[in-house]
Amino acid sequence: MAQSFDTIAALATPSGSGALAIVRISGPGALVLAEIFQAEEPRPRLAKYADYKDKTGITVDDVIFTYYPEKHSSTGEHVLEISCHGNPYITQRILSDLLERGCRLAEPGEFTRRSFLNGRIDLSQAEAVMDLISARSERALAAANRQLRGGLALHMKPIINELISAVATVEAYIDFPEEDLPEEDKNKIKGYINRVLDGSIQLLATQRYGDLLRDGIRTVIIGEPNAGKSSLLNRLIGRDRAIVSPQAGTTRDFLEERIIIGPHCIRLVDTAGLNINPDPIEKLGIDKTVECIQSADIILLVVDSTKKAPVTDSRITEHITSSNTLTVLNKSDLLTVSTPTALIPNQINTVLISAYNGTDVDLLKEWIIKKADSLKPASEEDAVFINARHAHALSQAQTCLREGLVKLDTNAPTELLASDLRSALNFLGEISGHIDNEQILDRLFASFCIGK
Ligand SMILES: Nc1nc2c(ncn2[C@@H]2O[C@H](COP(=O)(O)OP(=O)(O)OP(=O)(O)O)[C@@H](O)[C@H]2O)c(=O)[nH]1
Ligand SMILES: [Mg+2]
Repeated sequence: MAQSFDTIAALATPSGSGALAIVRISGPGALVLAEIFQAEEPRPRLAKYADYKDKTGITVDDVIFTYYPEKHSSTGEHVLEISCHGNPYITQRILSDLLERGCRLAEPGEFTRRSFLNGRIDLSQAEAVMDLISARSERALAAANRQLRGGLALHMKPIINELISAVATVEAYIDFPEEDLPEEDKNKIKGYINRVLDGSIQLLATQRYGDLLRDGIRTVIIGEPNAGKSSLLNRLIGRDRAIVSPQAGTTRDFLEERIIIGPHCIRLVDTAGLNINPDPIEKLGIDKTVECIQSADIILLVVDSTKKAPVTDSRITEHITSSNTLTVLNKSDLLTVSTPTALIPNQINTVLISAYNGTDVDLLKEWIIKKADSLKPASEEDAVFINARHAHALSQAQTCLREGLVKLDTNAPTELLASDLRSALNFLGEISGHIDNEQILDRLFASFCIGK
């Protein structure tokens, strides 16, 4: 049964002109409106073509009304969707009329919030709706879809079950404070706690890749002034975003662009050239390059292939490893037979390209895809990738569990141990949005005889 709320309305499609726009209404008033606009007894999930007439009887547009009864709607309430022509004036007129008829404008996220409050989805699924809307790559989309279909809840279930068993075992002894926990039960509880810790540690480890999926893989382009870094950025994103000039020191500040390469979202960062004798402004730019490189997942070190190998700042070289860096020998179009062979790519992490005419930039993209692939966990099919909120809850739960283990080892009163475990359970419950007390009681009564 849905909780009772007022009736909200909002434009569900982006504002602006387009072929169509959708106005969505959720709440008890949606049924009343469906009866007015669609039919006396609106047929569920049936598109009905009709005129939208405002309260004064003026026709605003010809639209499609679709009514969803509370049992079959996304919010768990009566929902009416009005698909009209995508003219901002029309949608505004319809929304104003709906307000006249007793609706209120929805707050951001309020439809999804109602889905959660009405038990349609848990909190992690609500977050997945946002992830789905903002997914920028094949991988991010797949992960968001898994989470929307309850992927995280599925991973959390065995962990929470173990913890509920631990709580149930401990709470059975609370009524008998004079009795110590028997060694056998202590070991059992320790086993539960350790399995919960293991499971939560594994989930915590997925946060980093989760961040990469949501924000993109930070790929920083560095190199000497004039090596062609900005030309490479422009080539990869397919437009003239960065200023390119023959003058060394053109790029003074870093600039960032997101692109899709293969299944990955890449955050490409162009940086100031690493001049070993910088002027004061260039120096500020180089300091920023050092900052950028510290948080880089992938580094593209651009080198002018027609010149001698550059001398690089030690603050940069300390972050360059064979596994995170590709040396991009640029300006292949200028190479002649007399070019020193030392600069021709003969190492695994080197690629020879021309940012100017695009030669072999595809090879570079392949390398980026491979590198980005190597950042993902081994099995991705059913993997979930937690966000910062989940990570915070898991870390807090772990702290409580570790305190619980200490209490168990020091024979502390059972109430205190139970309190730690309950706190841990509440933190884990924050991930989905609730822990049902009934769940604990069910387990408690099923496996123990309280009166024993
Ligand atoms: N022939 C040729 N010229 C290139 C190539 N890539 C870049 N250039 C030229 O090299 C000069 C410098 O290019 P930029 O892309 O501005 O170099 P940068 O590394 O960003 O330089 P700074 O911002 O000064 O550090 C420009 O004149 C480019 O047209 C290339 O592949 N071939
Ligand atoms: Mg530049």
